[in-house]
Amino acid sequence: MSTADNRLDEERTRTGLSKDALNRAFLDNLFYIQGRSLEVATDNNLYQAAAYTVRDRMLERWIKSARIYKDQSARTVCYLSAEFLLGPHLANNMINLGITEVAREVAEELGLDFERIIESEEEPGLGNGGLGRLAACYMDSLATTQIPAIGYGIRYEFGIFDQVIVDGWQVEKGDTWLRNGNPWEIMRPKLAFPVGFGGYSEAYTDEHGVPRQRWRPNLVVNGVAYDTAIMGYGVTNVNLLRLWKSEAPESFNFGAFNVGDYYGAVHAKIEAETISKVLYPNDEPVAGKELRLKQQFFFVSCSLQDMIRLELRHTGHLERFHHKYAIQLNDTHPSLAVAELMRLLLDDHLMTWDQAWEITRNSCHFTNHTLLPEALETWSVELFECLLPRHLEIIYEINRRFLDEVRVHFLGDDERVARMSLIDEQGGRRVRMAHLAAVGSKAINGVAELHTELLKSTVMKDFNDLWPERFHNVTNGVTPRRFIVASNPELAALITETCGNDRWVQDLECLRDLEPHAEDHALQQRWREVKTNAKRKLSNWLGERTGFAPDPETLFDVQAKRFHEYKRQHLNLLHIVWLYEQIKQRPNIDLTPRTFIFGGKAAPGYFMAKLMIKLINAVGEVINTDPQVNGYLRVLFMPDFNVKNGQRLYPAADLSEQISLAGKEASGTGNMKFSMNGALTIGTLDGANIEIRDEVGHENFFLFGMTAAEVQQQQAAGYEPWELYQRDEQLRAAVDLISSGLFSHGDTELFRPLTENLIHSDPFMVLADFNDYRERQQEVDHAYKDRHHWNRMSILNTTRMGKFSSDRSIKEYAERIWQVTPMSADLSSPF
Ligand code: B1N
Repeated sequence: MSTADNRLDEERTRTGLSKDALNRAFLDNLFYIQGRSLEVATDNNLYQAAAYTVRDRMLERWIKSARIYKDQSARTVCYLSAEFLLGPHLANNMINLGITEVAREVAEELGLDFERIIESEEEPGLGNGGLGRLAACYMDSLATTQIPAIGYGIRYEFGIFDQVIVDGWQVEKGDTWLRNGNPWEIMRPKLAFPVGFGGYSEAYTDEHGVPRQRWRPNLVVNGVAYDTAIMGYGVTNVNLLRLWKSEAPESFNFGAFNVGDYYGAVHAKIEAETISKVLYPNDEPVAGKELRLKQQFFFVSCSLQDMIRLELRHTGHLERFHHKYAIQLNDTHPSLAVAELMRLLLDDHLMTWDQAWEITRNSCHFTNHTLLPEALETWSVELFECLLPRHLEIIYEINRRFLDEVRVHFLGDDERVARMSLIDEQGGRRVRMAHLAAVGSKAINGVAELHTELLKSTVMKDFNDLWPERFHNVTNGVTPRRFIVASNPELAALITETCGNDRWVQDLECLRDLEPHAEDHALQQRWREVKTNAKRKLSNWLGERTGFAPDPETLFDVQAKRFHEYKRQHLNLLHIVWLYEQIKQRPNIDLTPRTFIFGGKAAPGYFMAKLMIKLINAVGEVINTDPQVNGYLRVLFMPDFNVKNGQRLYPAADLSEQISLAGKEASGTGNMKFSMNGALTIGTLDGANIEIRDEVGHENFFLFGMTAAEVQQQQAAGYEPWELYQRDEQLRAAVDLISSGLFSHGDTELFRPLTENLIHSDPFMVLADFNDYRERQQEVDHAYKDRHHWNRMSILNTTRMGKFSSDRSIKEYAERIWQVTPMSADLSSPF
């Protein structure tokens, strides 16, 4: 062999996808990176070696994609998000690379347990729930639909806490996901940007005699880039996820050392590193969270500086910045981008206001994810002035010009001017981040049809009156690669076999090809077997973790999502308690045996949510040990619901609980994951449930509860839960059973905050929807007895979920919002 041939051979070994190449690379990585041979390797060693092997295979494609994007001057989507809830990488990347089967063979030939290696990965939990997971699904779909994109966020050292259950209560444990290192990321020590805080804004005159402003911060930290490759499915495009870690600039430390202030230097270092230390759990009062504002500014500033660097390197100027970058603001968390981009263009790149504003306004786009008033971000002017004095000046100037426009448009409407101002003047003065994002963005979107309509008619009505053309709906979606192929391989195989091909993985609408087979009893039979196998697998896992393995023949009724009163886990509980009483009263009752499974975390400071978790465990304890009822009913809590555990749950559910009060859940995405895996939904007309029901067919969905309009009417008319409680015997019996102490060893105080709240205030109208919910649950009970009918409905739920692929969402963003076009990163083109 010639030297050139040798080199090529080596190259193929390092990055090739053949079995031999994978085998050699895996053993090399085990030996040279982990310093282990097969005989002594731990699970983690094997996982790390596998991860490096897969990552190396993505690198070549990654560099190539970057080169092609750059050469073509593609408009790049920059997805700014404080959260990316990625979930485990290994299995997903193997799927997207198309090497799962070869890799499995390699493992088997080496005598290794493939599943166990995959299981060893600890997921990066850099998000709370739906919003962070959506960002991750969108990264997958951006790469798969071949859109040049960079995800920008924070590399939290501690992600969302791990949940353990002690005596029925949630206990939080620190998430140490970096403990064993992170093979997927590449640190870029040279790619770092300074980020200032505090100080003052100073006027000066530049060399042309133009009066200008500049920021003199009194603290500067460094943001260092950590890159992760995001591989598309069935394409060679690889996009970039760039997360920033905060560090103290070296110069700062040395400065302190020189004057002998050793402790001062160490302190400064710790303070700088604190910024990217920990992810904030949501549903906590934002007040006083100075560190959170720092985090937001930190990652926004690094990301914008990075975009500017790339554009300057490429073209030498910023005049076309907005043609080259489409910035998407994932909720208001990155909305400081509007002010920071203005500052960079004005103060650092010496543009005029009009020029800078034109660029900013045409670069940014804003997604709203919630209408809950407590989640709408505002920051006190005082804190702002202290941390970001120059940005406050810029915001005042944006506001001055904006309010002039409002006054012209709505002559004499002073109240409207006050309502729309970027500054809330009532009580202490506060900066309204949603208004900043709206004013500075070309497009504003909600995440499901109902949510967008409510956004336009309530929270952002004034803005919709002024700029109706800026408002859009883009209904959320989820990636079928992770939520079908990776989590439910048996179902994926059955679908592919029945369709005769696997096109559905890239084009989920192809699932419709299955529909003609929905009546086919043979398919129904196999469909059911796949479901039962998934239930058995979950049951075994639960058995190992919680000591109880539920019977896979029972109906698995699952509610898995963050704990929040608006999501109404207590409505589900009230029904369970009511059922319990029914069985107690009529031991021969004809009920479909059910296993109720709950999963989800509560914000550490959210007392009521934590009490709901305790109540679920308390009710489970009584029911599961009562032989009179436990043939019918079981109640289980799956601890530590995260992406990985979600992937165990979705395939195994028969029934998906989507029971939020209408108007409160912006979209929901768990609803889509369950339905794709053949679960039927019991749900309200809220968020994306409405669209899911329209797609799967009203006859294949268990609908209950008030509409959003009815909720508004009832609340306007004065809702009286106490009257309902008095009037409705069934309801009263269920509530009273909880207050009786039966589930709390006689303690009648423990759950009182919950029951009292329901009876006297009930802000999320649990009591109002209880009866309708109960009736629909009875229909579920009957429907499950007709196996053929149920299987048919289950099949149709899957086949009609095409709309809810995140590929569809991304295509809508690309066409309607970003105006970007796909760009193939074809590996065969010259390198
Ligand atoms: O965003 C998801 C939606 O599907 C859910 O309905 C919605 O509740 C969720 C502050 C949030 N909205 N707002 C947040 C997250 C973190 C935080 O610190 C708010 N999450 C949602 C995706 O659109």
